[in-house]
Amino acid sequence: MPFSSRQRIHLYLLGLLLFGSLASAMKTEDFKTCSQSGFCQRNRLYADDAAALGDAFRSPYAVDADSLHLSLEDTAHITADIINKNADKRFTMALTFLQDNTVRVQMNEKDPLHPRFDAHAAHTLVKAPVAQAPQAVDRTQDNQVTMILDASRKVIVTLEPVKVDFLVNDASVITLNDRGFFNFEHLRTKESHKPKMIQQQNDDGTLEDVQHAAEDTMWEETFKSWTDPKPNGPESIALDISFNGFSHVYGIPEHASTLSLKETRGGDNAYTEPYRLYNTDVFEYALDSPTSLYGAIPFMTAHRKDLSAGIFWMNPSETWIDIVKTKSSKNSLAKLLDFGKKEVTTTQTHWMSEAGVLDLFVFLGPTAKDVLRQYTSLTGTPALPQQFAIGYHQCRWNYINQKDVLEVDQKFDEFEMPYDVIWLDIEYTVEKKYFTWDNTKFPDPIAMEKQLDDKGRQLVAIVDPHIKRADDFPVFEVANKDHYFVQKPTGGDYEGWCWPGQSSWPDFFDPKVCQWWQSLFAFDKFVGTRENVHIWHDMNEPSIFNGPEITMQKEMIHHGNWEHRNLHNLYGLLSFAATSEGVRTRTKVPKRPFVLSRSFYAGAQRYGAVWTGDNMADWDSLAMSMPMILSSGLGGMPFNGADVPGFFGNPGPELLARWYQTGVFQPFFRGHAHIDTKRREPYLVDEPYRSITRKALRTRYALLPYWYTLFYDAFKTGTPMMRPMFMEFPQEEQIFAMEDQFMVGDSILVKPITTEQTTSTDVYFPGEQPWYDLETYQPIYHHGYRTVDAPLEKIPAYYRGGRIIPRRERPRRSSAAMALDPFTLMIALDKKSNAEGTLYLDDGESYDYEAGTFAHTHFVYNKGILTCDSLHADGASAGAQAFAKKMSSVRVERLVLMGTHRQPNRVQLLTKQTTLDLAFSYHEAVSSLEIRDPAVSVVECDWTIRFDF
Ligand code: NBV
Repeated sequence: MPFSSRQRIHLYLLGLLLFGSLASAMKTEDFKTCSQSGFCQRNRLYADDAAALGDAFRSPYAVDADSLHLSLEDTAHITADIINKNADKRFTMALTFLQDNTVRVQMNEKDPLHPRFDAHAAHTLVKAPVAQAPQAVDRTQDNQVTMILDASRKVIVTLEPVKVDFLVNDASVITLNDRGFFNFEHLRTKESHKPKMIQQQNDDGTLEDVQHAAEDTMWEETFKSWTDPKPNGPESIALDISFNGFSHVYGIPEHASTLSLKETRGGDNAYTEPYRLYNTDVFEYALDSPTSLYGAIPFMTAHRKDLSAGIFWMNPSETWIDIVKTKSSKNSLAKLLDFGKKEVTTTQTHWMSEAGVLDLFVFLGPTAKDVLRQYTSLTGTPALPQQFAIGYHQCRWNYINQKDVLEVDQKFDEFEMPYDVIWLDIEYTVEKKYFTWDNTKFPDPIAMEKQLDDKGRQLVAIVDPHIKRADDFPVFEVANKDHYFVQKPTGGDYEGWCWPGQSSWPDFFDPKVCQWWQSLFAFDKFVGTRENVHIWHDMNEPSIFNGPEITMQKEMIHHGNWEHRNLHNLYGLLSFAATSEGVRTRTKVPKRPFVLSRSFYAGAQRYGAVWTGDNMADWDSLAMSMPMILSSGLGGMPFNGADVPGFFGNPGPELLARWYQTGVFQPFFRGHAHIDTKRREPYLVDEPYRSITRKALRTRYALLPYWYTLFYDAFKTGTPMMRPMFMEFPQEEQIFAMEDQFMVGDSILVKPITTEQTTSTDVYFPGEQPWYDLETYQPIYHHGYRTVDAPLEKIPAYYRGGRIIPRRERPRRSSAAMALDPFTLMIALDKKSNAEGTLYLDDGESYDYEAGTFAHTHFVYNKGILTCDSLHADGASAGAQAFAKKMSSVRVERLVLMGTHRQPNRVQLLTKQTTLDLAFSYHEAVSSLEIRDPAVSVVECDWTIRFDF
């Protein structure tokens, strides 16, 4: 038993206390609605007031023409003062024109009462953005400044009321302050504040002056039993941003919502609340909801047939986003949009943040992949993980002791199921004091880790950021003595309640605290760990059981005297970064760290993986895993996965099997389970489910070379491994909102089965045909929907014609055991009988690839000839050459040519030395050709294979 009965009762009571009942669904009342969050309510009211006035409404913000300053040389920016005519307040505005179709817009108060929080960029951006001067400026129009960026792009600043338009081919695609909802609450003293009054009609018809509802939350607000003292008063920033002519917007993870984001005010099927970004630990989170979850990335992309564009609202305070869609007639820029007579939908968004400054990046694409490149060139591309990290992970709350861990490990071997990593949840510690081991359960962790290592396997141990306040706990003692914890406004450590009981939270906003935290992962500090131990960092929203909305009070104080309110959404990123850096630097020669974090913010992709948190073991949650991971990828954070087969509850074997089949095609693939669930390691289910699950795991391992190549591509370009259909087929409008099927890279289409007892499904086949069934190689010549068989043992998945996909098909116990295995090349021919694809290989763990130590091979099949060329060969470093040499014996052991309608007369291997006939077999029923053991190298491209038809 994992727990003594006393501990179980304690846990149960804890559950009851915290969550009402462990079986209950999300307690929505624990989390604020917009009207319970003062600044959201104020800004929605502002928008309502403006809308009510209709044409009579004019935004009070205008550019002071005299202050306009254009600097078009190196720094390429425009600066100006903006005046709020209602409040007689000045603001600064800076527009900076950047490389790669990117523009930055910044606004701040001109002379704030005290500085506003703008210290987030250093944590979010990887480098200072590089300016690129516009080609010309046009000031001939009254009330406008036009910056001509290049032949097709312009930015127009309208002075009064202030408005900024981003144009592509002379049509405005993005407008800032289109509807005039821009509202920058300047800092003020309570004494100087003049409340806004309105006239209210009483029941007897008399008029009375009363305070506007927006005044209620200016200086203090309460939620449930908590009062937020708000010492700085109102300080929010809001802006409306229209995506002209776009009916779909995506991104802004993390929500359990649709891929194409829904309307939040009015409209059919709309939510009534805005999408919220406020990192929170939501117990049994609701599906199909705009409620905030564990992570927050304020980055949104809009897509239509001819164009994608995006915006990054760089603000880590609580943020809400309203979305409405309007038809062209209502759009003030309709005249600029040249869509002929067609009705044009515009998506209008309204962004509201509680504090800080306005710092916005606009990306003009033109494709969704371009937008992601533009965004990740600023916030960093996803880190290249170690090879093992993309294998299968086996977790459970909890593997109870050393024996349990090794037994599970052994069972995987016994049942011939591959896996790479076994995980330890919070129970391995002494009283949830992280960095300690409960030696009664784990008497010799190093020996256990060595045993795993012998099989090429890894261990992940959890380390949460709540630190138990206990005098016999050195981590606490140091942090307490050196004031490393977040502080109360009155001074002294902030304290809250979490797993260990009374706890405090390191202030990761303080660089010296990060240094200290990093040092804790050294092998001589976190005793009982070695190189094959990696870290899981949970509860870092931060989750605080007795805090408002299960998190930290906003008035708590961070380094630099900043209120938590300013940087709440950044906390998870900071603790993730420090943890990842600690793991990275614990060896003399740094190794790629593996850290899984629950909370995240923009830039988190640089530090490791995340997951979708505590989902349910039910069919709807399986279906929801797709839009959630796809949205995360569109938020620049593609290394994401969902607990397989659902965290809470006991899945039936069918759901388990279907979930494993789906997990194969999602980037982070981990089985996990809540402590109260029945054991469900994949070998425990009965037949036929066990074999189906084994087959799924083996499919993942066979595709590891393809996955790893995709991770490398993501690291180079920011393009996610798991992609929404529209990203690969941007012209096909009917798939713009599609979320029940997706692409893995550009070569595999997957349609998971997410309903019970289903044996067939409709798959949409886009683009150029043919597609090929992943298992049977059967070609599909069809564009549009087609019903396909999907019996329990089959997940519909297809290779795309025109692509070459590398696989490794020998069943092994772990990815490490596959390092020198031969390859199979799946050659999926397009209509013209061509195909191409790449394979990336490196040592799978070190940073030597940075110095060129890798092999990158491009395979091409053209007019019956298969060749390859080495993308790494040009000026290859000595390291690259040495690596290629080491790998040169790694050969192709099988070639499958799909979509060939005749059998060849002969297939020949040509090298400098010889010409050799290769044996082949042709499978007429599925038009595929198999060549066994051509024995060519995958890294040395000194060969040609000729197919004579
Ligand atoms: O550490 C225990 C769990 C963990 O298993 C899960 O994956 C996390 O998301 N943790 C949350 C704490 C409490 C869960 C109710």
